[in-house]
Amino acid sequence: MSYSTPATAGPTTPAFTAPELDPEIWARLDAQAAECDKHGMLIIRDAVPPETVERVRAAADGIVEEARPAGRWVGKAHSVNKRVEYRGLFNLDERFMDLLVPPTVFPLIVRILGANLHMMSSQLLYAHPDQDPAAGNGEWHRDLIGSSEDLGYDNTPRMAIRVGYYLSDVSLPGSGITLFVPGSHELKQRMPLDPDTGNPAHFERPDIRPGDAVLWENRTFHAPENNTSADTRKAVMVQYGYRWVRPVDYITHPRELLDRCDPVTRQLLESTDLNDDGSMTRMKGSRALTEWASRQNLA
Ligand SMILES: O=C(O)CCC(=O)C(=O)O
Repeated sequence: MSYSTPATAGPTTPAFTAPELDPEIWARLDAQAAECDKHGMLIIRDAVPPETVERVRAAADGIVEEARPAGRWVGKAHSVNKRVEYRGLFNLDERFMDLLVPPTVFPLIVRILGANLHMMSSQLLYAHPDQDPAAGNGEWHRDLIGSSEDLGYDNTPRMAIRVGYYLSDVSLPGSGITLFVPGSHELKQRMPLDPDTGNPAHFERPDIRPGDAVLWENRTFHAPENNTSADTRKAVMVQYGYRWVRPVDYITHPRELLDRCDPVTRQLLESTDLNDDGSMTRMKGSRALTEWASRQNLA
């Protein structure tokens, strides 16, 4: 794990803080939220600067190179599942904190879902090059796997939003981007797939570059594209959801990280709605983000 206490950080100066909302970004939120309502997804251009892409890529490369055991999953030797995945990134390296509350992305998450949130999952996904192309790419699915099976495809609400940041060039077909079916969040049944190709009749390849972000909600069908290119596809994804839905890939975070967070970033990294004595907070666990959202005129 790589956590350290920087000289600048102390109890009164949190190292990790929620952003103050830029008026230009605020002015775009309504249109972006409407796009997400309509298509179940959207692209945010230049969501993070090149320095962030590099920093996060360096952290991710280090973890993959060292083959650290915590959070690791290695896919099948062949096919689109030939990939290395790590979960629970905020437990692995603090450079991923650059992607917890980006000012271009996080306010939109709160505008769409509200303030009763926590971070539900984080993952890095390195899809190996030269994959044997699989029919249907890497399996079409909705997120919060099991939710539509349990609740019914016609009865699954929006509960979470995932944000994908691509750290390698995914501009060419076959370079392993995530494929999407815009509008499929409104489907009332399992996604129909063509028996010959294994793919939906219509799907899209987002036109994005490193630094852009793709947001999608839990009901939007998507699949990792076969990576038949000569390069590793590198991506980091962070998911936010309601505090009454269990985080997917962590139980807790290191005290030394939480102690350096402001109340909003701490709320996002805390998985439970319990007070220190074990009693229930009864919604008070979302107070920090509720107050922040109200100050930013988001609520
Ligand atoms: O790797 C990708 O492009 C998408 C991964 C994905 O959808 C998943 O892990 O659930």
